[in-house]
Amino acid sequence: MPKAFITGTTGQDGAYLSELLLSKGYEVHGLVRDKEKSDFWRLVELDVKDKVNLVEGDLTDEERLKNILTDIKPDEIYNLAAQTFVGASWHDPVATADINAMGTLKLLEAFKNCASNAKFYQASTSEMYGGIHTSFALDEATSLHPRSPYATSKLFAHWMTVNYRESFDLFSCSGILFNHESPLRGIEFVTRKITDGVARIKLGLSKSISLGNIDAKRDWGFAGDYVEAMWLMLQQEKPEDFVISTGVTHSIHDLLDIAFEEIGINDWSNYITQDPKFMRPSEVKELCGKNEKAKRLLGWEPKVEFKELVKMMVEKDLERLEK
Ligand code: NAP
Ligand code: G4F
Repeated sequence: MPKAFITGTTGQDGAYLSELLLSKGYEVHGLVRDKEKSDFWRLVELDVKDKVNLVEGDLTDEERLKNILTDIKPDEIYNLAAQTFVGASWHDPVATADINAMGTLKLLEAFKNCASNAKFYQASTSEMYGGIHTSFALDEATSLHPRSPYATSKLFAHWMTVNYRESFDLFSCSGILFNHESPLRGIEFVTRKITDGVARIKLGLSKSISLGNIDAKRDWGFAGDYVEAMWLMLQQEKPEDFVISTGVTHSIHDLLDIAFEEIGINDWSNYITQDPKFMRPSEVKELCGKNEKAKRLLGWEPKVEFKELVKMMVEKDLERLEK
C-alpha cells in the first residue's frame, strides 16, 4: 500500500486529494494544526475524515516535520499547506512568508534528510506570473513577476523546490496551478463569496453582495480535476514542473451572469455593491494558462467547464443554507 503525506489536509485541495488517494488504495497521512480545534468540515463532507490518519504539526516547525517524515516514511509528499488568501497577505506579509516560503523550505529540509526516496509535490501558483504579460497563454517558460506578498512567498518556495531537484537529485516538482474552485472553496475567495451570496439572496437572507474589482479575469477550473494532475505529476519517471489550467479565461461579470441566472435573475446590477476594502494595492488583472505540456506528458485534461462549475457551487450553497 503506497503511503502519502499531505500538508493542508483540511483545505479545499487537501480534502479532494485525500479522497482521490484513498480511492487509489493509498494510506493517507494528513498534517493538521490542531486535532481538537481544526475545522474538518471538508473532510466530513467528502466522508473521508475517519479514513485519513491525522497528524498534528505546523509547517513552520522543522523538527516536528522531520520526526513525522521519519515515522511515516511516505512514498509521496504533497505540500499544500499555506496562507492562501492573496488579499490577507498585505495585512500579514511576515506570517505569509513564514508559512509559505520558510515553511516549504523546512519541509524540503525534512524531505532531504528524512525521506529522500519519496516524491515531493509543491503547490505553486499562477499568481507568480502577476498578470503583467500581454500574451495570455502563460506556460512553464513564461517569466514570473509576483505582485503580492503571497505571490512573492510562493515564488521563493517554487524556486527552492526546483533548487532541491537540481542540487540534490531529489524528485521534487511544482504544479503551477491556475485558480481552481469547488463547493469546498473557502468563503473569502470571490467565486464562493458570489455563489454563497447568490444563494442567500434567493432565500431572502441577504440583499446584496459587496465586492472589489469586478473587472478581474481568471482561468477558473474545478479543484477535483486539479488534484488528479498533482497525483499524475508524481507518477512520472522524471520530476518536472507543469502548468495546470483550463486555457479559458472569464471575468467576474461572467461569473455573476451565470450565478444569478441560476436563481432566475438576469440583471444583477442592483444586487452588487463595490467596496474599496476589497480592492488590492496591486491587482493581477488577467490570467490564462497554456496547459499543452500537461496534456502531452501527463495525459491530463480538465473535465468540468466554467458554467457547470458555477452552477454546481450555487446548487450546493443553496442546499447548505436550506438545511
Ligand atoms: P486552502 O483551502 O486555503 O487550505 C490551506 C490549508 O493550509 C489548510 O488546510 C490550512 O489549515 C493549512 N495551513 C495554513 N497554515 C498552515 C501551517 N502553518 N501549518 C500547517 N498547515 C497550515 O487552500 P487550497 O485552495 O486548498 O490550496 C492548496 C494549495 O494550493 C495552497 O498552497 C495554495 O497556495 C495553492 N494554490 C491554490 C490555488 C487555488 O486556486 N485553490 C491555485 C494555485 C495554488 P487550517 O485548516 O489549520 O487553516
Ligand atoms: O478569489 P480570489 O481571492 O483569488 P486569487 O487572488 O486569484 O487567488 C486564488 O488563486 C490563486 C491562483 O492564481 C491561488 F494561488 C490563491 O491561493 C487563491 O486560491 O480573487 C480573484 C479575483 C482578484 O482579482 C480579486 O481582486 O477577484 C477579485 N475580487 C473582486 N472582488 C475579489 C473580490 N476577490 C475576493 N476574494 N473578494 C472580493 O470581494
